[in-house]
Amino acid sequence: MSRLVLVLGDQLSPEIAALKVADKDRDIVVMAEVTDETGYVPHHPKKIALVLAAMRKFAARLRDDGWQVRYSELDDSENAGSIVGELLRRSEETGASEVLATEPGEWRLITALQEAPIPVSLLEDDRFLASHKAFESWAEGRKSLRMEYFYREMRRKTGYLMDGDKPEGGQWNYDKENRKPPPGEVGFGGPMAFTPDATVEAVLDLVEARFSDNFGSLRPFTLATDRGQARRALAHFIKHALPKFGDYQDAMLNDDRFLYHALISPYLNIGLLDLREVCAAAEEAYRAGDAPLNAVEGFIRQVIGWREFVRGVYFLEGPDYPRNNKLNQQRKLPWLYWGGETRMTCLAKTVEQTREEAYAHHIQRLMVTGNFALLAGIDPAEVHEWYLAVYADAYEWVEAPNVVGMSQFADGGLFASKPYVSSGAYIDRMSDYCGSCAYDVKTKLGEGACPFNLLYWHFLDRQRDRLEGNGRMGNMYRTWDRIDAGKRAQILEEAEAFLERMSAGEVV
Ligand code: FAD
Ligand code: DLZ
Ligand code: SF4
Repeated sequence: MSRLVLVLGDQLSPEIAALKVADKDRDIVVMAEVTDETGYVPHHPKKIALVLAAMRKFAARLRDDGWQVRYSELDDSENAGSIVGELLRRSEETGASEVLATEPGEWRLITALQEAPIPVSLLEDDRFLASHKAFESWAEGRKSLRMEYFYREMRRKTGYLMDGDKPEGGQWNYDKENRKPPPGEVGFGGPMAFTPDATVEAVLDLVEARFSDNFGSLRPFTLATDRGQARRALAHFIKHALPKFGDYQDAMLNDDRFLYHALISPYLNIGLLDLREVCAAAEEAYRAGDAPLNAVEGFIRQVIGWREFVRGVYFLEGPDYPRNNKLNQQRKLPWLYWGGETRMTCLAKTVEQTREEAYAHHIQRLMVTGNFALLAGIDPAEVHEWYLAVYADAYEWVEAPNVVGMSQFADGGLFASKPYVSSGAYIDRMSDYCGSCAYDVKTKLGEGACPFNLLYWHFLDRQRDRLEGNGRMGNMYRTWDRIDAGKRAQILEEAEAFLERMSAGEVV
């Protein structure tokens, strides 16, 4: 009896677990574009187009490789609208009575498959280095989860940048050589751009017709949509940007959206690239003398450290993790996140770039949009939904820990030792945004004061009961307490007034 082999839109690898155990001669691959998946958040049109185009091309590749594939397009009249619905329809059609699936990257879909009225065997997704079991045993008994220690285990396990049992160069982490302020000029010129072929054009027309109300520009669409293109994009990054990746990892520029970043997360996350080939290519550049150790170590740490670590946290913590709100922040996400006008250049630029590219780099996500939401007291559930919708690389397993945990501290500090908050000074140091802003980053209160400066103290003051006991926050509270009482009251009053105006829909 044949089985159905489910391949989801972010599992587009011939090495995916379900395909590895399936039998090409008798099993039937099911792939389905469905409204449940295109609509659980208002995804950026570029993200929908990327997933659907890559799915169609991957299905064609599987057919070429001899697989039987039942593929449902979004507009098919029989389309049941959900993954489980499509499995049931294909089961009736083919007589197959069981399903082989690779575990989805989201609890919502795992539960749906577990509760489906057809037997589903869920196989662990072995595209990652750390299995659920391995992460659980690493985490067991630890008072706090710190990425750095987990990362060292991943280095030992993979052998990347190892010199015997010692880290290459003698240190595990070269971050102190990274994080330089923005360069005057960037030589990278951005990621490799691909002209849409006929398959991509057909998807673009579909997405335009169905999702033009979603936040985000669909065209120009230049993302890679198959493995060959994704590999070329990777090679382009390794050659032209990796050497400076470390130096300018945290920098932000008005006129350069990508600096020396890789832009490979959308491809890694849907299966067009494998983390092992990505890390091997980076290490090879180092061994060949084409990229320095600080850059290559920093890059590999993101991929085998942070990426694996946040996934471990997501699955360790369970389905309720994204609903954490330990700081009890309740304000609604302001309209400026959806492109509403704002006078704050840093936010305007980050949101504009997000709308046009479905991309912002780590520091823009953490220290601009994330920092502002945290300082302004936005409900983390709304922040989570926004991030899940607007970035081409957003899947809950990676997005939720980064947003709810790292950026919004809504899990109470499960793995971040303190909230990532800063006044405008940090943004000024790491970007050229402040020079063209209506606010003055050097002004702490009164006319033209940078809102980050006001909200920083407002946040610390209103969260005092929860955060003062954190050893790493002591200095901040001591500085706040040294400010003259009258001035403190004025800062809080001005911050309140700003938040009121923002929530009332005024342009701030
Ligand atoms: P580079 O800066 O060039 O880094 C190389 C690779 O390292 C990335 O492609 C990515 O695969 C990996 N990486 C780096 N940092 C992280 C991290 N913190 N967690 C996981 N992987 C990491 N990443 C996502 O893939 N999806 C998300 O939805 C997502 N949401 C985020 C939300 C917030 C608030 C923050 C602070 C970070 C988020 N990240 C997310 C992590 C990171 O911002 C992106 O992976 C990165 O910006 C992708 O761009 P890049 O390929 O140019 O990365
Ligand atoms: C993100 C996405 C979108 C937009 N559309 C589909 C789809 O139509 N069919 C599909 O199989 N997968 C899609 N995906 C990816 C899924 O949402 C993803 O598999 C889950 O969120 C689990 O990570
Ligand atoms: Fe952002 Fe403040 Fe700088 Fe304006 S002055 S760009 S609001 S940090």
